Amino acid sequence: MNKNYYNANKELLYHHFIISNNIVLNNNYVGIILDDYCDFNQISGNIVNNNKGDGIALWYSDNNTIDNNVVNYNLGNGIFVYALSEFCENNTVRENNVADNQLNGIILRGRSRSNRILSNQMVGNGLMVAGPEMTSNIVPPSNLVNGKPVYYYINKEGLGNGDFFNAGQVILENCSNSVINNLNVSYGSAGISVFNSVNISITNNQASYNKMYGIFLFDSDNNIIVDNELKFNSMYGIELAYCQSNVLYLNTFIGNQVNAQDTSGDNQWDNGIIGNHWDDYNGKDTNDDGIGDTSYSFYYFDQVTIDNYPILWDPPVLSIISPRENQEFGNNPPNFNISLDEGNADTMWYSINTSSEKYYFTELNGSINQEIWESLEEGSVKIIFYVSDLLGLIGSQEIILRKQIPLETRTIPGYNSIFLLMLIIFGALLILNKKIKIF
Ligand SMILES: [Ca+2]
Ligand SMILES: [Ca+2]
Repeated sequence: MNKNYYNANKELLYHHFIISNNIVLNNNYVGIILDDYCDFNQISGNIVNNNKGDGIALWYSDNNTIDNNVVNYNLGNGIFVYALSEFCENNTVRENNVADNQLNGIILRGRSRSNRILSNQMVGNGLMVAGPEMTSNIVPPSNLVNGKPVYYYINKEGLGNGDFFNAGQVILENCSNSVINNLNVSYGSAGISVFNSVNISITNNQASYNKMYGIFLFDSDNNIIVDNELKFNSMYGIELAYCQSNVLYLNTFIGNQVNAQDTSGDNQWDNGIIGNHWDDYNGKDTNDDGIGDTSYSFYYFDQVTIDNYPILWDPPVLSIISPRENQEFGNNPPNFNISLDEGNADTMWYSINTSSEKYYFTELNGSINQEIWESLEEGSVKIIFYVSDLLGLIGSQEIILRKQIPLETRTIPGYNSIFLLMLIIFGALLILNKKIKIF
């Protein structure tokens, strides 16, 4: 079957077929599927792009080879190997280019066993291996995510930095006493996945922009997850599924579809002193101790998980009591009275109009500098008040005033207008007096 253009829903094969060099685009379902006992087939050299389901699916089928295909931009997974009741086994998925599929690049799920995943290049998506038979699959680090190796470890103890060199993705199954640290596992599907493992320390990693999870733990207890950055993952920043007694703190959650999920609720999302930073926390830190004044919570159905010490630094909040917006002042500078509504003040100052000059003050009420005020032209004057806390976080409030000098007190430089008026009258009288003398 060569160079066919499929627009049908799916292609069913049975035994000893070769499906090669086809272009399989824009199907409403899966691009190519082998389903129910399709054994000893080869799917090779096809381009399988932009389908609305998975790119290539292998269900309940054994001893097949999927190699040298280009599988991009499908709305499901790139290559999906799956069985639930029976097995999907002894298949080889080799040297495929799998990019930017919406879920996983390559996924083995359910009772997929004894499959070989070899030298696949995944970009913008990654690998997922899960299910009760996952230890039987062979996944060497010749598989790359974004040009970096996938590390898939089974039954290991004491893994450390050298075991994860330049990782594009990490998957552990039944491991213990290991450290995963300082990795950048972003732009794949799941940055770090840990199954059935204990005493794993996951620290200081960047796990962002993944299609599924930043970090995923399944049936894994007594691990610590500290100081990781989880940003803009398309499903969860961190999910803990059927996990207990894990401790998570100092992690930063920003812009994930869902920041965190914990199905058991038996894990600690703070260490008793400090928790995590959540971009959707809506509390305050009014005493500036760096901890939100209320807890952060999230739900799995009706079960609540709580971070008691969410990290938050927020700037002081102030308001201007007086003067009033658009209040008019003459030559005398305005007095001000501001209130500090949240946080503590370390330094306070104001600036005028667009000038970057800072005029410092120490009390919440005072008056604008006389000399500066006099030097301003008439019209609107913008005054911005600033309060900085000890961390240098700055809150501000601005107000527009009007400078308008009343006519009776208007001055010409060096002269008082009343004095000038008197001078004119005196001069006029003098001339009048002279004229009278002439006659
Ligand atoms: Ca606080
Ligand atoms: Ca504060």
